[in-house]
Amino acid sequence: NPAIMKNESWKFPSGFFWGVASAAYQIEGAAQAEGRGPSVWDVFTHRSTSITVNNDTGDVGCNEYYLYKQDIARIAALGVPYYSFSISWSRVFPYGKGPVNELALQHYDDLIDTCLQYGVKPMVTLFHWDLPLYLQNEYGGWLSEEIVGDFVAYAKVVFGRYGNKVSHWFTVNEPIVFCGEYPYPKNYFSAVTIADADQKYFCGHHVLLAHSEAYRLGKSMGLNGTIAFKTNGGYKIPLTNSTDDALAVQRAWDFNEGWFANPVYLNGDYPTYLKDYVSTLGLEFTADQKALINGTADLFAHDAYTSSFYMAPDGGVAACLANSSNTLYPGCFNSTNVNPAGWNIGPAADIYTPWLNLATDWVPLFLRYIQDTWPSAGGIAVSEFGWAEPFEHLKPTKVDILYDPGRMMYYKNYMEAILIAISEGVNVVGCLAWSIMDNLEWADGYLPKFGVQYVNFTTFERSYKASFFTYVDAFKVYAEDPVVPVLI
Ligand code: GBH
Repeated sequence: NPAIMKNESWKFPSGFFWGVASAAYQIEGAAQAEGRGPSVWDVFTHRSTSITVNNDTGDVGCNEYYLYKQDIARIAALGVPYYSFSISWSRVFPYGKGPVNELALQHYDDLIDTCLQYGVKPMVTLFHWDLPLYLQNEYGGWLSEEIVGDFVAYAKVVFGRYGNKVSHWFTVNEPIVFCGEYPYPKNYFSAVTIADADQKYFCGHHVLLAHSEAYRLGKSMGLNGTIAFKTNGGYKIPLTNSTDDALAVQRAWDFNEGWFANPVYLNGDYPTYLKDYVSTLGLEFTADQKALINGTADLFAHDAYTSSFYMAPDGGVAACLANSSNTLYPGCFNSTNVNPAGWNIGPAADIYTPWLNLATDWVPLFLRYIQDTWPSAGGIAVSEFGWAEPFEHLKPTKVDILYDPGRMMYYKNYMEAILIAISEGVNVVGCLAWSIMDNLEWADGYLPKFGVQYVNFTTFERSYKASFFTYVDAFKVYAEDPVVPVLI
């Protein structure tokens, strides 16, 4: 375990929340149990050709649907105070809307009550990509404004049932991802008449409306937990000091973080460069909608794994914008993890996860940038961060697999980066390690291992990895609140 050297000027202030995270389709399994309806991910994984590596599916996952009590006990025993998970919409509403499945609600009653019994505070995401299939087939899912009413009806049931047992609510996870790869796979679903390249902007538009309506509903129901949504991204470093690269970087902020953050944290509307484009699609918010959206988050929850260099495309931004057949249109920016001298931005994660580098040096700057650009009264939460390791074929024994020096280094450096940011006046209020255990890494199947616990996918036995202790130790050394193991 790399020793954490105590720096007296660093601390996680009292009330700082920290824990581990997961998502329903990635861990639950039990795909046909207790009335669960299909989600789009059941189709993605079961169609021929499957979109997942090795045709992996979430049918069994980590079998968490049946093992959640031990999973909660295992994190409580280390003193982890928060657990962030998602609820499966198609368990609660097998058809996306209409009849509610009481068995699913009872399951989540027990999951949440088990957390509370163990002193672990549950944090709930309503939508982590597993859209009920019927809504996709009926009207194209997030491509249609009809989704707003159905999402809010779902939120109402979940808010009503679990009300004040939940400390933090997240409406949706990473809209850039589930909208940007939408529909996935292309042309599979009916009721889609929008050009492929533009679908993500329609999806995003409806996400902003659905999130905002759900936020307002939660407030009107008197929930005392925070409500926010989770976005994702990282620091955008100009590749060179050219004016064109600076412009490309600003466009990248607008088309990534700004797409969702400007409407919610600034003024109810899209950022300049994105607005220029989506207004050509007729995607403009009315004055009422802007008022609805503005201010609908109690904190800035960002999944910030890594950072990249950004630059103008070949030929420059202006030429790209003048040529709508340019593959980078309409964003007209490019990114890389390699600097002009040929150096990687940081050590690379596993071979299956080329987007992820250990680029934690940029984290304090990034958190500062978020605070300065999108002031949020409730502060900033790093709602996911994590590392993919090991190459299991290089680590054939269980002992080797549980020794994960790359992830240990990632968590040590990342926790120090958060401490630096806090010591420099950035209001970071919490962080959540991705993930509680190895799981289905979406299209990459079970190959990438993001867990701070190992899962044997034959026996479903879980084991702590060394990095889990690195992560917990950061709070033993630096948190003002004590780390209290809870054993029942
Ligand atoms: C999170 O997304 C997800 O919320 C979580 O479910 C997932 O398990 C976790 O990350 C680990 O991946 O292949 O070059 O097109 C993180 C943000 C956005 C990172 C999409 C990967 C694809 C990059 N992800 N991105 S690329």
